[in-house]
This record gives sequence, C-alpha cells and structure tokens, in this order.
Amino acid sequence: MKKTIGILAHVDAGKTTLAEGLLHLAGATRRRGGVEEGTSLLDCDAIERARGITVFSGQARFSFGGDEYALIDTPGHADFAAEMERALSVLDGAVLLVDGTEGVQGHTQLIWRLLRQRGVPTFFFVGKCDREEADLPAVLAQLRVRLSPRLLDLSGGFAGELPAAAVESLAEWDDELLERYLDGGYDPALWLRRAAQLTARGELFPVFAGSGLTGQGLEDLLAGLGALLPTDYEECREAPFAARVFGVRRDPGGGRVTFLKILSGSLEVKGEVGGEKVNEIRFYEGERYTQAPRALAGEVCGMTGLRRPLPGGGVDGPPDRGAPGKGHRGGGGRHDQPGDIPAALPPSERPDRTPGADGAPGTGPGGLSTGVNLKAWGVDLFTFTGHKIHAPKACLLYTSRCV
Ligand SMILES: Nc1nc2c(ncn2[C@@H]2O[C@H](COP(=O)(O)OP(=O)(O)OP(=O)(O)O)[C@@H](O)[C@H]2O)c(=O)[nH]1
Ligand SMILES: [Mg+2]
Repeated sequence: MKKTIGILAHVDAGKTTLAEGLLHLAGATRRRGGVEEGTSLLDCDAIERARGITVFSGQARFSFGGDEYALIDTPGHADFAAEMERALSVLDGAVLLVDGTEGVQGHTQLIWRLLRQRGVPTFFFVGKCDREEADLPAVLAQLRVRLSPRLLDLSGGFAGELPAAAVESLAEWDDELLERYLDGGYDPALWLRRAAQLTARGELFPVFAGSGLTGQGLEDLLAGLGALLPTDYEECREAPFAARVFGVRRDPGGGRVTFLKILSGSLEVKGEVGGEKVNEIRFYEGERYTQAPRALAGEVCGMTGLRRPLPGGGVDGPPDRGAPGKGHRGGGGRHDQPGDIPAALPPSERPDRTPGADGAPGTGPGGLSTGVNLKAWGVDLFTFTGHKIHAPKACLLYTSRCV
C-alpha cells in the first residue's frame, strides 16, 4: 500500500531526527543523517543547516513491511506553521511527536486541533525516551487529559499483536468487541481490523514511544503504521487523474516545481494537467530527486512545467477524460472528492490564502497566522521573479526557493 505520513510537533521536539531514524531503519539511507552534524537529508536548505532548524517541509520515500511510504517532515517553529499546515491536506496519517522530556506543549495542542478539524488519522510518538529526564507515564497521562482519553497504548512494544491491556481497552470502547471478549472469543485479526477502523475515523490514537536518535521504538512505530493505517489507492488507479497541491518551489536552476499528492488515476510525463503539460515528474529525497516517467495514485511528487496550480488547490486531468471517478477514500475516507478544488480559483476563494501572492499577510484555514518576519531568520528575501511583494517584513515563506 502507498501511504503518506507527516511528522508534526512543536519546535525542537525531534521530528527531523525521528524522520532520519525511520529512513535509516527502513534502509532508505545508508548513513543516518543528523541535524547536529548538518548531515540531515531532510534539513537540506542552507538556512536549515546553518540554524539547525527546519524551515521547509522535506520529503523522502521508504519501503517497509511491503508498504511504500512518502514521508513529510514539517517545521515545528510557530513562524513556519503555514508550511506545516499545507502538508496536512495530503497526509494519510500523522505522527504527532511529543518530546518525552517536555510533554504536551501549546503548539502540540494547536497541531492536534488542526488534525482533528481535518480528520487526519493520528499516531503519537513520545520521543527522546533515551534521556534520563524523559517521563513516559507522565506524558501518557498528559495525552489522556489534554488531548484524548482514547489512546491505544503500544508504547511497550508492537510487532503486530496487541498487548493484553490494549485488547481490553478496545473491548471497552466497542460493543461488538466487548461481546466477543466476554464470550472468550478474542480474535487478534478482528481486534486489529477494528483498531485500524477506529484510528481511521479519528476515534482511536495509537501511541508509541522511543527515541529518534537511538532508534528505540521506531520498528514498533512502523509496524503500527503498517497494521493500523490502511489505504486504498490501488483501487482508484484507473479513475480519472486528480491531485492536491501542497507546495510550490523554485529548484536551484530557477524552475518552478509544483509538489502534489495524486489522489486518483495516474499521470505521465507530457501528460496534461489543467491545460498545462508536465515536463518532468520528480520524486524527491531531501534536495535530491529522481525522474520518473509516471506517477500513480497515492504518490507524492514534484512536477515541472506547471505554472498555474497553487498550494491548497486541486488539479484535474484533461476535461475529455470523463466524469470524476470514485476517488481515494483511504485513511478513513477523509479526502474530499478529487478535483473538488479547481486549480485556478481567484485568490479570495483559495482555501489557503497565499500571502505574498498579493503582498499581504493572511490567515491559513486553521486560523494560524501565516505572517513571519523572514529578515529575523536571515532568509534571503525575494530573489525570485513572478510575484511583487509589497510588505517584505511580513509574508509567507517566499524565499529564493519559493515562488
Ligand atoms: N537525546 C535525544 N535527542 C534528540 C532526539 N531527537 C532529537 N534530539 C535532539 O533534539 C534537537 C532537535 O532535533 P530536531 O530533530 O532538529 O528537532 P525538530 O523537531 O526537527 O526541530 P524543528 O524542525 O526545527 O522544529 C537536536 O539537538 C537533536 O539531536 C532523541 O530522540 N534523543
Ligand atoms: Mg526539523
């Protein structure tokens, strides 16, 4: 199955370190990238390496347990919240990381609210448990009180079978399971299936724990994503093409790259999107990419040749390919019908207003401020062409890498 997961948390919680750990464990990287050493695959921009902080959402792919993952590492700093928020619209599942030494933060609660508003299936990972100050029981208690009591506690380990306490908790929350359980009819496959259904519906939140740095608990997390986050993109591969745009950047050569997640159908190089021809299809691993002749439903890729699509919008294929198909319903059926957001909506109607396009700071759909003082970050302002910025002190992340 193809799955897109995002790693989200407050600043410095260890998202990039966790992402690098997952990539290494899955064999996608030969050497583990480190943020401290400036060798991170995902924090690949010069400003990110210099400041040791994620500014742009980074992508990479890996395979594990027969599933193919697109991983998106998001920034945690509140100034870059809009960048994180844009990624939410393409996720099949979120890994909400909580620093085991600091517990639930205000920003964790804000991300949590966004995830619930958008119905993204959410897995918790309590990280930095290799540190002496880490207090897993206290963080679990905080999660229960401040975020949700419906935790599926797999922090003690998970290799495909639910621990006894989790089996009981699930039975308490589901009438059919309770009846089976009381009749002595515990069925591991049924329990797992129901846990996956409840997770997809946002009624259950699996919790894992460990350390992105040492690798502790990462195999459990991947086993959990494998068992509890089913998607069905294979079923909508023959449907008409539809995709959602979550980013637009300039590559080092100055070319415009549109980042999108394909929700249904497929697209080939030289194929048409919204009346424009695709020149290249790129699969990114940090700043590097490989070109492919084709991209399929469930995949996250960059495309060149497109000038119109904007982040937050959707794109359809050529109009003569028939009526919209069934569309992806994976990850709990939370996606709208593909193509529901036309690519060329006027700015006032775009779901995620993109300040910088009109020069004014704005507000994202979750109510986050998308304004940020880029000068304070030493970011190279506005060396791009195409948009006129009237208020450079407060604008979205439009740097030399962005459109
Ligand atoms: N001991 C320990 N340190 C960690 C762990 N994960 C991250 N760190 C450290 O925490 C700091 C921040 O790590 P990052 O991975 O950059 O955190 P982040 O959440 O990606 O940060 P932003 O993207 O900038 O919000 C670095 O010094 C890491 O080495 C962990 O599991 N254990
Ligand atoms: Mg980071």
